[in-house]
Amino acid sequence: MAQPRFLLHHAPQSRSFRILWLLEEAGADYALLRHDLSRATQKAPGFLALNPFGKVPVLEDRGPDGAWRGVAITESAGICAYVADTLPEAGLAPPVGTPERAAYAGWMAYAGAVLEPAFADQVFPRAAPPPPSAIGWPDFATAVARVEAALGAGGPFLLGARFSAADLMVGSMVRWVVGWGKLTPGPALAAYLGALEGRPALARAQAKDRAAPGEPAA
Ligand SMILES: N[C@@H](CCC(=O)N[C@@H](CS)C(=O)NCC(=O)O)C(=O)O
Repeated sequence: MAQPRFLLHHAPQSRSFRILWLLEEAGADYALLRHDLSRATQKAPGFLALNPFGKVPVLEDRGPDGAWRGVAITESAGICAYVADTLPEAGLAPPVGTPERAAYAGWMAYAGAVLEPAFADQVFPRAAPPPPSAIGWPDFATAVARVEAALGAGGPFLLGARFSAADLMVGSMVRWVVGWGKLTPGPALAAYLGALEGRPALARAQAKDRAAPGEPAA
């Protein structure tokens, strides 16, 4: 039997969850390789060859006919963009050359380039704050306010009626921070979280994450 096209290196309840959700949204043909962060399987030499940082997620792509070897994508935003563009029929990205692509591109980068570092600054404050103009993100409250403003102007998703891979990135971050009790959602964010919770692909990914599926990584 042919192997699935994609292989996701995943650790339950980690940042790689968003890629599990992505693959479910995309209806992708994939298998899971389950890492155990407590056993540091993500630091094994074979995995470090894929991602020298030893962090999940990594997505391997065997290509449309299964013949590709050694193709691996790192970084969640990069993986989301790659899958959305590789499987356009899933409708997770506005087509290139359309005006909607502009907002999509900005939101795709927003979780990793703005929300996550701003949140890290809040949770792990620096001894001496750097000058604001020297870093590329505002404080976390300001970063979240921009998401709220965008949702307040449209919704239920960042691009309006259309769910996209950008919601996977931004929405996963918001779900995580709210779930951790570090952010009390206002009305726009609460409505956003409700819209995300209603997605069947999210429920499927959660069930898979809980079931700890896939081959264990060595
Ligand atoms: N920048 C990476 C971050 C990935 C990441 O931080 N992964 C964590 C899991 S939440 C990890 O693998 N940590 C294990 C380690 O650092 O040893 C991304 O966005 O994909």
